[in-house]
Amino acid sequence: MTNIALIGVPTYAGAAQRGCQMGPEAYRTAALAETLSALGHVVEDRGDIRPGDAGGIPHSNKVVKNLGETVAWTRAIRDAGLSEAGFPVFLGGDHCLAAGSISAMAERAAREARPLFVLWLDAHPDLHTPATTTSGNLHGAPMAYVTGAEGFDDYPPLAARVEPENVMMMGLRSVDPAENARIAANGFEVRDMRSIDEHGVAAPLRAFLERVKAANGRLHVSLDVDFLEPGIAPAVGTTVPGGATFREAHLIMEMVHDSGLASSLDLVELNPFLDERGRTAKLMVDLAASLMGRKVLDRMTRSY
Ligand code: B3U
Ligand code: MN
Ligand code: MN
Repeated sequence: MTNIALIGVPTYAGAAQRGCQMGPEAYRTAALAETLSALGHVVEDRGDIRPGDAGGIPHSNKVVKNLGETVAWTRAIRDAGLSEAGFPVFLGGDHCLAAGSISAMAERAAREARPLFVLWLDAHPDLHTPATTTSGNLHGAPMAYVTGAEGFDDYPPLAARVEPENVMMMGLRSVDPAENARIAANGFEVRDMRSIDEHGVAAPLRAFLERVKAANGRLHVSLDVDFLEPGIAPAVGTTVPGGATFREAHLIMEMVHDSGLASSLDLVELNPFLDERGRTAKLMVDLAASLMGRKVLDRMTRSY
């Protein structure tokens, strides 16, 4: 039994288009709380958080969009994560929320003198800085921030940074040149879709989980809807063909559950405006349920 806190983060400050702000309500409609409670967990929905004041940071410069707003969200999300004792599930909202969720979880881990590991499930590495982004959308930047890249002077200072070698990225298939250079220089563990096609997800994930365990680490899982094949998960503004299948995604969640190592989760980039009869929201809820212990046989007998 786990104490789970659902934290709604209705931001689209970092996204290319509107709609992600409806994400938390879509997860509630798709019965996330009830589904996790049915597994025996104690689930509390904290409602939605709001960004604080941007504190004089201009909202945009020539390239970067919604900078001040994104920084204000980052602070609010970090504070919300730091005030939780149990297992927070951050309901996005676009992926800029990971700047707040992961920095909070890294700080919580550091207080226990433990390292934070991150399992990053995404078509993109989100390794831009405000200086290298060409789209100006800051959902493309949280991983660079939490691993201590330079150029985030307007963001809250990090209490603890995540070591790039403690990050495993799975599902990548859209990487910009500046991000590629950062991957090559910093030791991130990357299993892109080519690698998953050739080797599957199980063996590399098992090895990663063993590393987390050996280091007595905490583990944060960040799940971007665009990790999934667009045919099964259409509700995202940045679909990229050739994503993870239904079973690859569930297997990852089931293996992480069996490891007993996960301590926090982001569900990000769901854009309900683009969904088809709620199917993407339901799939994300089902993946969260697999992470929290639902077995395949339970799923087959579930009525929607
Ligand atoms: N790397 C591109 C595209 C992108 C990143 N994250 C998403 N899209 N969702 C960028 O805009 O930085
Ligand atoms: Mn992302
Ligand atoms: Mn993505």
